[in-house]
Amino acid sequence: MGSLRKAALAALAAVLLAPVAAGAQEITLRVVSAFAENTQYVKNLEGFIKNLNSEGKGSLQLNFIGGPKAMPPFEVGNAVRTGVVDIGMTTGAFYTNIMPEADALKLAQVSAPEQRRNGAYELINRIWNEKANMVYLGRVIDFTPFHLYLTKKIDKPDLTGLKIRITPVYRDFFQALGATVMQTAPGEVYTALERGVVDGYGWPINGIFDANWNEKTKYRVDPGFYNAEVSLIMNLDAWKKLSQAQRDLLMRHVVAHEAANESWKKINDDDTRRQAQSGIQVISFDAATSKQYLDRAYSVGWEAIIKASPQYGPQLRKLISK
Ligand code: 173
Repeated sequence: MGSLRKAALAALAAVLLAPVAAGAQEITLRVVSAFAENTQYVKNLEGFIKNLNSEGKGSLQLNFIGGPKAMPPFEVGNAVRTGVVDIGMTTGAFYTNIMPEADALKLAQVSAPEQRRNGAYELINRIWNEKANMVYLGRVIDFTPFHLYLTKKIDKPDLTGLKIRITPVYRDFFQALGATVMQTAPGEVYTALERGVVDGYGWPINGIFDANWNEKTKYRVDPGFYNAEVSLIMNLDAWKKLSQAQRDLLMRHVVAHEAANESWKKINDDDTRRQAQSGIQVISFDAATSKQYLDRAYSVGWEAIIKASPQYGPQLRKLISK
C-alpha cells in the first residue's frame, strides 16, 4: 500500500472513530434562567450548578449564560425546544405558547418527589417529549403558594374595576373574579405599579423584595392559591447526546436539588414576616369565603387546562391533585 493511500485510510479511520472518542469527552451544557439574576431562584440554581460542576469534571459541565438580561423570559421555553440553549430554568406559564399543558404544574397538590413516585413525571415527560421536544428534569420550587397583591383595598373576592398584572398562571382565576388583566414579564411589574397602570399583581409568597415591589404594594390577599412551579427543562436532542453516565450524574443532582425544596418553607415564612414588617396589610375573608376562593381557583384552573388539552388534562389532574 502506498504511503498516500495509507495516510488517507488513517484519516478515514480517525473520522470514523471520532464519535466514539467524543462520547467519552466532557460535554458542556448551556443554561438560562427566566428569572432575574439577583433572585433566590437563581442563587439556588448557581448552587446546583456549582455542585454538579465540581463532581462532573471531565464528564459534564453546566455553563450559566444568565437570566432576563441574556434572554427574554417568555422565550426561554422556545430556546430549549429548539436547542438554542440546552437547559432552562423557567415556569410552565412562560411557555404555554408551546403547549397548554405546561401551565398545569401550578395545580399540583402533591410534592415533586411524590410525583416522581406516582407516575406523574412519566406522564409529564411523555407530554414534554412529544409536544415540546423537551425532557422535564425536575422541579426547583415547591411548597409555595401564589398570592394576589394590591394597591387598593377590597373587602370581598371581587376584582371588578381593577386592573391586575398577570401571567397565564393567574389569568383565568382573576378574570373569573372580574378583573381586567394585563400580562407582563416580571421585569415590568415595578414600572406598571409605579405608573398606576395596574392596581395589583399575582406573584408567589416569596420574592417581592427582589425588585422592590414592596415599595408599591399595600395589601396581600390571603389565602394563597396553587403551587408556584419553577422547573429545569432540557432540550431532548441534547439529552439524547449524553452518555448514560452523564444522564445519571445530571439526574442525581436534580433529584437532590428537588429534595431540598423543603427549604422554601422557611424562606416563605421569612418573606411573610418581612412583608408584615414593611407594612403590607393582609386582606382575608371569612372561612366560607376563603374556601370558595380556593375552590374557584382550582376549578377555573383545571377547567382551562382540560379545555385546552382534553387528551392530557384529565390524566394530569388525576396524578397531581390530592
Ligand atoms: O411571573 C409570574 O407571576 C409567574 O408566573 C411566576 C411563576 C412561578 C414563579 C414565579 C412567578
